[in-house]
Amino acid sequence: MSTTTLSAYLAQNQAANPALTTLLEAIAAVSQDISAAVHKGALGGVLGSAETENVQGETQKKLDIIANDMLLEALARTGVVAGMASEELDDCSPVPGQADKPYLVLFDPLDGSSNIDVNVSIGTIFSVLNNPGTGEITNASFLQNGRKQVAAGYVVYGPQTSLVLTLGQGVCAFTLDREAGQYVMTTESMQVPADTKEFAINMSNQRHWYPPVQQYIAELLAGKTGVREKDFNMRWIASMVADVHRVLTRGGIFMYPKDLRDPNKPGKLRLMYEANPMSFLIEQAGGQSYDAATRIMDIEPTDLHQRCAVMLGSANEVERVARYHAG
Ligand code: P6P
Repeated sequence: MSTTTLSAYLAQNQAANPALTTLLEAIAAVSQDISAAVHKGALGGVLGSAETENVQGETQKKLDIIANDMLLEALARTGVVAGMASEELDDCSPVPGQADKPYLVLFDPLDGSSNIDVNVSIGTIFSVLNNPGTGEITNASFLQNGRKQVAAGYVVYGPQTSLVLTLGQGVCAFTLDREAGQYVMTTESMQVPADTKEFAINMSNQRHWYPPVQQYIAELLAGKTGVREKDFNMRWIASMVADVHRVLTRGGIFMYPKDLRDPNKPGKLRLMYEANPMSFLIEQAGGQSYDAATRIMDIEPTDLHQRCAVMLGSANEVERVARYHAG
């Protein structure tokens, strides 16, 4: 059994310089507090709605706000973060007096929070960018494409609390040892198999999909009797962190496509703090991540909260769907 802790991994990994190590250790530490609050659930009086809305127009859960505040406070204290952006905040949050510090952090503090009240896995997603060094930190400081990410990861609060991380040299997974109060490496190198029999999509939107997605999913549903000549299985947890963790662990394709409900809306998921960090992880694990026919990490952002379509996971499946869109 591995005894490599997150701290030891960061100390050994040359991509993790001291400032980045400080940042990631802070995320790991605060995620333990978020995990404790999540796992306390109703006993902690933290379930239910906060009776407020975020910039997305979504009703905020109490835990959304608690997790957001914890991350803002923990990262501001590190002395290496110049500013933060969050799904829960309209604009970025510059750290006073720290505009020259090396890093920017974007996060979705508690993704999938609609699952909180029904005890289904949720998670924190984070993305680390270099401070562009152009003076005052504004929303524009964060508008860097996904290839510019220095590190990315998530913490999934499920049967185990696991932290999955990439520094651009592969993907490793750590499991929280609550008694010891530390993360221990449990997977040294996560790999997404190129092929899969498992797809994840919200089938209730089927009548709204564009033809390439209609064709692709129809072929999967036809199974052995159709052109794919094999049966497929479906999963949809409605918690991106949990669905992506399954894809990183055993393969699959996760899809949230653009659809006809609002042709001006490129998709539901957010580019900067959901699609980009997850795409970095998936590509580092040998998978692919497209919005339709374009690699997500090549999208040049124009807004902190812009949305995009997402199709990520097993390379051969994602490339097939991208071909259907291109064709
Ligand atoms: P739907 C959670 O609200 C989220 O942002 C992702 O975590 C998840 O994959 C998706 O939305 C679920 O969306 O439309 O199926 O509820």
